[in-house]
Amino acid sequence: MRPLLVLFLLVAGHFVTETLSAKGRPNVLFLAIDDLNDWVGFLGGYSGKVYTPNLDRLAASGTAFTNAHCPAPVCCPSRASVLSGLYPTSTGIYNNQHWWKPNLPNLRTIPIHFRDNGYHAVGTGKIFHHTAGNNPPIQWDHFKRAPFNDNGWLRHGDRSYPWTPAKPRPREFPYSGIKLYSGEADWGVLPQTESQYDDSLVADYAINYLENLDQRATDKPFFLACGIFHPHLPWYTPRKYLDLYPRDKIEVPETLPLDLKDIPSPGRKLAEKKSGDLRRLRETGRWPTAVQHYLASISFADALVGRVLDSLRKSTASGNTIIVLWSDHGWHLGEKGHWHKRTLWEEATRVPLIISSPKVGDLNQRCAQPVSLVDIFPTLIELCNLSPVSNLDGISLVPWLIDPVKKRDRPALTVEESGHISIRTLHHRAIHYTTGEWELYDHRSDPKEQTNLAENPKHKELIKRARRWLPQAPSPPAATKKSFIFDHHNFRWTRKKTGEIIKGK
Ligand SMILES: [Ca+2]
Ligand SMILES: [Ca+2]
Repeated sequence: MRPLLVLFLLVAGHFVTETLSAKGRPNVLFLAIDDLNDWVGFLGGYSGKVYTPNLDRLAASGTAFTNAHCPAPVCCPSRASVLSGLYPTSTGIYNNQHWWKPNLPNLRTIPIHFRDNGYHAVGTGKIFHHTAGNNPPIQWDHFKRAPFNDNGWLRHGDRSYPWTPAKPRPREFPYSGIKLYSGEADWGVLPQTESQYDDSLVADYAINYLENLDQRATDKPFFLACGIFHPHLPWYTPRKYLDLYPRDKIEVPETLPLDLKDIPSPGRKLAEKKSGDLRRLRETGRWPTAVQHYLASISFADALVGRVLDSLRKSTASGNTIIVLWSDHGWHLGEKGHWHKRTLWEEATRVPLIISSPKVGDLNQRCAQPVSLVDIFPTLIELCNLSPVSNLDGISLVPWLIDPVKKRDRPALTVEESGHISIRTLHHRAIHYTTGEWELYDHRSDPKEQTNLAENPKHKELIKRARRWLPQAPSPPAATKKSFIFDHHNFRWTRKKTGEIIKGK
């Protein structure tokens, strides 16, 4: 390297450090949404009108990644990935029964890293998969659990909710009155005020923190994490959000009767999981009603995000706070005959991701390059000038905040719990099943992923290229929490293959 260039780089690096320390390092507002697919205004995933004015406003205040994908299509592994910057294939955290703490006691998570770098790390709501047991308090200066956040579907406080595995299936749900096979399928308006919903209490904690920054006993910059549970089931919302979506105006997703025909059998199996629930919704004429409640839950989550953003704007931290908003994975509302998450198609993998940094990047940018939520951790390390963490699976998105059309070769991977993997590039999605079978879609001509091109010899090279991104030595599955997931105190951890118990009660 030429001496002059080296000198310039040294000076430039010095300048950045000086600027950050002189003005104080930036704060971070870290907003996690649960089960929110691309049905938001700025992504346009819903065919009808969806009301997300606050998410759209946030997107306009920074960079919206329009081709962002989850590392795993279900809560626990996705959140463990986002918060560690590691894919499930690196950690072995593949499903909801794989909790990170007993398996990877030394895992470096985002809040731990911020805390170690001199930040005041506080959080509330659903950040990790469930707030007890899988979210060790050591990571935080303070963490506020939502009253029912560990038992999401008890959020109305009615413990007669039919969650227990002992109840016969299909179960009848108390507010919707529908009988479904799922354990978490209710919807309706609860007999309480908006301020009493648990997600309102989660937002209140963040708002209270932002309104009282000057009263804190510390002058450290903050890392404030706020995890909104909506639009995760059950879809309980205040009436006014439901009223945004008149039942007779609801559009249900288009489905092709033969769409699954060109899909390998492991993919068909993923699609057909919970298909009994979709069938029942269709037969009883409740499909549009269910869609209506998902939409209402999205708008409720949006309103809560709006309240937190408003309090940030009015606070003394406004102007020096990076905002990151993400959703842990998407959701099918009937596409491919599927009613749930846990697949590897666009509905389950594409998520909102917005990064708004006061000092890096322009307003109202769109980045269509493929990015993964595992990129969040390295991005925050760079934006906040934190100490480096080695061997992360993601890469910093700062170059795309500066130049959103910069080409990115690295695809976004999504790892399904049995080891099937999707590889999403700028224009294509390839899916590799553990049987060795493939799917391939070209998003330029087939945004709904209806025509599988994998068997077409013309596309051999694309499959070959996708294959290169498959992890070479995926981690074996982590030890599994065997008992019912909400019993935090009485369980055993076992390794699937050996039956070894690594933790008792
Ligand atoms: Ca989720
Ligand atoms: Ca098809």
